[in-house]
Amino acid sequence: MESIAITKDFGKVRDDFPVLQRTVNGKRLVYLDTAATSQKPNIVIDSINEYYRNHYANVHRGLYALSVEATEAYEESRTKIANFINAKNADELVFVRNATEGINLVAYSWARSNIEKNDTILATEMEHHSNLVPWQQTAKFLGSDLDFIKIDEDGQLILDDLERAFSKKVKLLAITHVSNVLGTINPLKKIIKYAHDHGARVLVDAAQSAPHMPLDVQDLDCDFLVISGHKMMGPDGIGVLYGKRELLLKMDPFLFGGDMIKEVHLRDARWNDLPWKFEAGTPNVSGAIGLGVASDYLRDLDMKAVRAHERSLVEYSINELLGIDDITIFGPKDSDIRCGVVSFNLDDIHPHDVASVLDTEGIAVRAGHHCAQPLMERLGVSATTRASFHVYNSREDIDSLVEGLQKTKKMFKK
Ligand code: 7TS
Repeated sequence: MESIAITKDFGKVRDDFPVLQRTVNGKRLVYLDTAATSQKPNIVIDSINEYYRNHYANVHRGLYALSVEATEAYEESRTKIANFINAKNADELVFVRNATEGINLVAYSWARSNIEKNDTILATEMEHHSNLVPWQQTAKFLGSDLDFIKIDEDGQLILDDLERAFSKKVKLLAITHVSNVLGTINPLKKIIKYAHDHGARVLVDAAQSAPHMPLDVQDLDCDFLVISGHKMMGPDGIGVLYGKRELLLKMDPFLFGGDMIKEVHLRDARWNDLPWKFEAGTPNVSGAIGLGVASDYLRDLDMKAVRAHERSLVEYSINELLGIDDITIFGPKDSDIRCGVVSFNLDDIHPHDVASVLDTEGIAVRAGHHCAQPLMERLGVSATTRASFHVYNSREDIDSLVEGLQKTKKMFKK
């Protein structure tokens, strides 16, 4: 069992985030929607400013100082993020727009040429649409089967279901590390080993885990993994696809054009080396630089301490929320296997109403299906209210949430 002690004082972290200094509706802003996107520390915002003010140029093509500086900063960021997830080589990291684009890259460039008609693509019942719809489309295109590992009433994957699921010819398992609705942390190492023993490759959706816990792609032994920069304190419009070198080398490019080629003739072209083979056109250089700085910021906070802090917030929030009558909390109650995401429903008050009342108190939460409609169906609800945390949140924020929910109940005379 992990230690629950908060090893670091995160009390001052909030000061690093300019937007958290403002008020909303005359109240202190309580930002509880990190699962949708995280706020940005000064150091990230400043790095983008510095790039545009003093180093801006296109990358990989200039022989002049600015372009060399921009290229170095872009490639340095790749190395920083490779270290952050402990990839063996920086060329195993491809810059993409977001987790969604990384998944689509794998669907087009790997799945369409490695999966056949009678094969199965396996996902889980808790996937975000980003890690579901691309596989629906791929399965339709290939005529292959699409199946799902089921979840139990507690919102955990049913590991006994693996035997049934892998009795078919599974070529790919596409699985989230952490559910964006339930907060469930899936036991990936065990599942990846099981998938590999049954001849399947594994794509991990780490959009909700990379910002919140130590991540080691070599230890996990995943084949592909995707991250969204905007959820881990970086800018939006930048994400990362990690792929094992031997797989990326054999894959065709996803997008075609400038920068991804080594040599072009009128009727033919040869592809660039990794990872540029997958980075067609002018990339999001400022985004990559900002994400590199964000990964440094998180590393300096220490990802074990980040996890411990969020874990204690989850434990506190579940205890406090359970004190409210007629609340239903979805997902595991055990903070050992739960990240900083808490979805709930308050009696029969619509989650949109709950979120609107909370907004009047300066509290930002998300309400809706959270881009996980099949999971909503599985839970038997059309929507939930969701509070999600990061290092800039504190018990004070959760106390405000609980007060806001009590007020909501009163307003709806519950
Ligand atoms: N995978 C998971 C598990 C996610 O939670 C999200 C976004 C994505 C993929 C897609 O990330 P994108 O950056 O490519 O859009 N999740 C959410 C959410 O829960 N609320 O808003 C976005």
